[in-house]
Amino acid sequence: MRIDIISIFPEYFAPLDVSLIGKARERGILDISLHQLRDWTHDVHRTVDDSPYGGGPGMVMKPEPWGEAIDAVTAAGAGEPRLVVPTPSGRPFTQELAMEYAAEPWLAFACGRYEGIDARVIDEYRGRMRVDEVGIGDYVLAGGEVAVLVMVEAVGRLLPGVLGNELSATDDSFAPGTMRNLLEGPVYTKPPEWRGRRVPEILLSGHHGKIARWRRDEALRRTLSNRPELAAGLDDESLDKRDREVLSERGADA
Ligand code: 6SD
Repeated sequence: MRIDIISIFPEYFAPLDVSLIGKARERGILDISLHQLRDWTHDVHRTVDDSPYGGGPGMVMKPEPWGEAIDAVTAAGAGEPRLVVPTPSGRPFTQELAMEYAAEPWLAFACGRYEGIDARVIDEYRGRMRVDEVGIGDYVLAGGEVAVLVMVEAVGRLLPGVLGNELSATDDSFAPGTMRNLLEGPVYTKPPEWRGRRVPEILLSGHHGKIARWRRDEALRRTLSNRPELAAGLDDESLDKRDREVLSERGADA
């Protein structure tokens, strides 16, 4: 997969040299290019921002550098990328969208700063390629860079050959922790007792059926406690009698 990232802070993306994503790049599974937006300015100050029309606080990113940058980056390649623009007012980035992105051959990310990018830039490229305005959560960041780090990691780990999921990573019926249904329960490793705290005995029992049932109980409890709206959305079809008991323990109407 090819990924282009345009930002006034390309140094923000140093983490992409490390760990899982760094390895995927070394192995040629991911081809990530960083671009300095200011390279497409023409004044001595390399200006990318100006005051907002209509007044108000802060500054807005000028359309001209963005137009030149996106034209240049997208000219160098076959077809057009899917253009992703992080913004708190975008559609939510979910595991489902991560899987959709993992199936794309080419993604381009445009990182805003200040109060955002002149809206005409989005309008312009919508006529030419798929453009997604995407938010990663209901809080406000100072710019799009951290959101892009989040998305690249979530997408990168789904690519065939990156984790160990040659087959299953993009198939959410196979991949655990896809968060379409239940949250993952707690996990444990050795030693069996640490600071007086025992690992739940069932996990040491070797009873694989009972262990699977216990894990599902824990997943249901955690979902109900931390994400009640997810628990409420569980369809009756996917719940057995024991599931309903666990959910009713803490007052859910399952
Ligand atoms: C000005 C940005 C771009 C500012 C953002 C995205 C989310 N989910 N929160 N904040 C954001 C993105 C903030 O450029």
